[in-house]
Amino acid sequence: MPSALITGITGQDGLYLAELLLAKGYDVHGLIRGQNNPRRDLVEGLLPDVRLHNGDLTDLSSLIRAMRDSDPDEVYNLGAVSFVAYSWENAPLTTDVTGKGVLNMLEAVRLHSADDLGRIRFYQASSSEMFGKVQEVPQRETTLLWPRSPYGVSKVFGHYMTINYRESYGMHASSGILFNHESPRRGPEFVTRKISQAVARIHLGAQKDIVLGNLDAERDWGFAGDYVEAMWLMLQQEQADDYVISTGETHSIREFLTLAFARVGIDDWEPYVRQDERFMRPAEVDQLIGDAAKAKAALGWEPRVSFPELVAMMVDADVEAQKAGW
Ligand code: NAP
Ligand code: F7E
Repeated sequence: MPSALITGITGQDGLYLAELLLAKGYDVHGLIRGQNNPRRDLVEGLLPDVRLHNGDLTDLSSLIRAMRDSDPDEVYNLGAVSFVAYSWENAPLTTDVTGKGVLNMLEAVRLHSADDLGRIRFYQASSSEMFGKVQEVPQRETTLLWPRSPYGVSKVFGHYMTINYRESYGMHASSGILFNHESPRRGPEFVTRKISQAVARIHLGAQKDIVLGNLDAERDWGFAGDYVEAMWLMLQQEQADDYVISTGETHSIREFLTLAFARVGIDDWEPYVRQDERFMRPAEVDQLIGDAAKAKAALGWEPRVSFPELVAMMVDADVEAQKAGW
């Protein structure tokens, strides 16, 4: 039975990836941080077969211990401070977790597999946020990186460290440059879920309006369930490599609002939306659109869920959750 260790198991992608690997017959281990982590119950309830190990990406000794106790064939490094807006408020912490945490995880893997450095396959959760002030449209694996946030800068560090460990030590280390991917499990701080939750509440009369920042930014949004399959496929290749994972379509926050409100029968959303400086960023990433041709050719990967299907899925799930009183 193959085995895998997932950092960031309590996050959106960690949950989908753990489900996918369990369905494939993996022995799945997850790294969980902190004293009495409030999301431990969620993971244990949803995925009782996953074995949890205490650890923190900023604490190398805990990662070495987790590697020893899980002895995995594959490591998926999904843990991060992942909220871009928060990364300006806590840039040093973001750097420690999202940047240096990758180096710590690579070191833990290297030390654990010193006898055969290609033995453990490593996945790094790189991000389209690394493209920032985009230097090419659409963005591909070779596009110059120009990050615009402490989060983006930290991801660039992790990305190149992953490539460096592959080139220096022959480690099977791959990076997935994933564009935005969403789901009903998306954290409520991210714009798509913030909108789907608010739309559900407005529909049910529990909320009056929603306050947002820049409505003109454009993102290449896909479904998280599709994207975790790409992570797994990358680690099944003989050679480690880097891949853009995206839909190849871009949509504005306004378009997301239009589809989300229409889903509950509201055609004119303007009266329900206010804008506030509070949600504007010191430096914005205006438009992202990815070219996943390499992943399609090499991995046979393609997104399945369309943008309208994604919006409908998220709004419907939040309407159900609100009705159930969650
Ligand atoms: P998420 O829901 O925010 O999950 C982040 C995970 O990181 C959580 O499990 C969190 O655990 C964990 N974490 C935070 N600090 C940690 C630390 N010090 N040590 C260990 N774990 C820590 O993120 P996601 O959307 O699933 O994304 C997964 C990964 O892909 C992240 O690295 C993200 O940056 C990257 N990514 C995401 C997207 C996207 O659109 N979703 C796109 C590109 C790349 P707690 O529960 O303890 O906080
Ligand atoms: O913002 C605009 C905001 O926070 C998207 C992370 O998973 O994807 C995610 O990062 C856009 C931005 O995601 C609000 O200014 C307007 O232009 O949902 P977001 P993100 O910053 O793109 C990348 C690929 C990652 O790697 C990250 O980990 O929406 N926006 N008004 C707003 N955003 C938020 N959060 N809240 C608003 O009120």
